[in-house]
Amino acid sequence: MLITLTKSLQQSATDRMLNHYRSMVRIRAFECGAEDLAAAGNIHGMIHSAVGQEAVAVGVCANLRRDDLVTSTHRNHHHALAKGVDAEAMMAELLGRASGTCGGKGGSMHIADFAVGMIGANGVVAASVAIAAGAAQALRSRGSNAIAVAFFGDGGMNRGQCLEAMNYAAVFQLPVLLVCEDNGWAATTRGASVSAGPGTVSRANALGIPAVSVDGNDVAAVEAATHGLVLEIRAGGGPRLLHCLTYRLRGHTCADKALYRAASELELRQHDDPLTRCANRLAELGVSQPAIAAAKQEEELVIQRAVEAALAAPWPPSADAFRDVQDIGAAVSL
Ligand SMILES: Cc1ncc(C[n+]2csc(CCOP(=O)(O)OP(=O)(O)O)c2C)c(N)n1
Repeated sequence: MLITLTKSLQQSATDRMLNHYRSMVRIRAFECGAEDLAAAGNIHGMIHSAVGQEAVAVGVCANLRRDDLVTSTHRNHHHALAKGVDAEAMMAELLGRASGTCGGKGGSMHIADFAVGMIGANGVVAASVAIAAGAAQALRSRGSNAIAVAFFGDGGMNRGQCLEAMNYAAVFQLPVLLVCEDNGWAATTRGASVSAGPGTVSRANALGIPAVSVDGNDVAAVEAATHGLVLEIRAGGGPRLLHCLTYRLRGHTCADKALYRAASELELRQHDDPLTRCANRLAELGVSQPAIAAAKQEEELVIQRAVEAALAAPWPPSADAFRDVQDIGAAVSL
């Protein structure tokens, strides 16, 4: 009886890890597909790749319900996919097509799909924290026990808006999880070189917000750390902060070759790739190499199809140009 139970627990842990691997491969394939489309001139404007940061999004979102609300930043594709936004609609959005998540009007930095709780990404650094605090307040006033989650970067942690929103969340004990995705860089500046004091966890603690730091390239560790924090938030404990140590394997944008960092730094960090680590863990759990390779191939195919469908999708009709525009008067007079 005990052996059967242990085996079935092991099996479910393996299945869970395989699902995480699939999600991370899908995100990686999405980012690489988007980079190729941008290089070919199919995407107008910048995209910000999360290659190397997949485990943060997948480990956190594995703990969320559909009605939990996520806000994100300019670097948001991984969060949106992990929260359940459709990859094809996202790719169409990047290409400005009518079938995109925002009808092709938002683009890469404004992915949103309220139906799955992705309430929006935006390009204003750290605005995600303030928006999530407001969303958390709305959830509580509606009597829901859903939570809000803000993803933001280590650079964002230095913005006044971030610290104000953290203070507000702590004062009102709001149900919000603050996920600082510390990828080492803020555009072309090393995050640590412009951050005073002992770090993110201490800053949260100074406001009375319990915080945990985790290896952000280990999807199981992120999932486990998030699990505890989400339980505490849902139980009415107020805000929590999760500090995820990860690394941005790409430049800041698709146009940035990141020549400001030594090639040796990148090479070293490539050995810590979260996808490779997850694949190695699967092998340790007894999943065969052909099964791991098959899962990877299937997920890559999903994204290949999403790229093809997005490229074939129609453009929005010009009659829709001013639909959804808040101040039509101002827009028409431009
Ligand atoms: C309020 C504001 N200031 C400056 C910028 C320009 N900017 C865009 S991304 C970025 C760096 C953000 O770094 P971080 O928060 O660590 O996120 P990462 O890019 O590493 O994901 C900056 C300064 C902006 N978009 N918004």
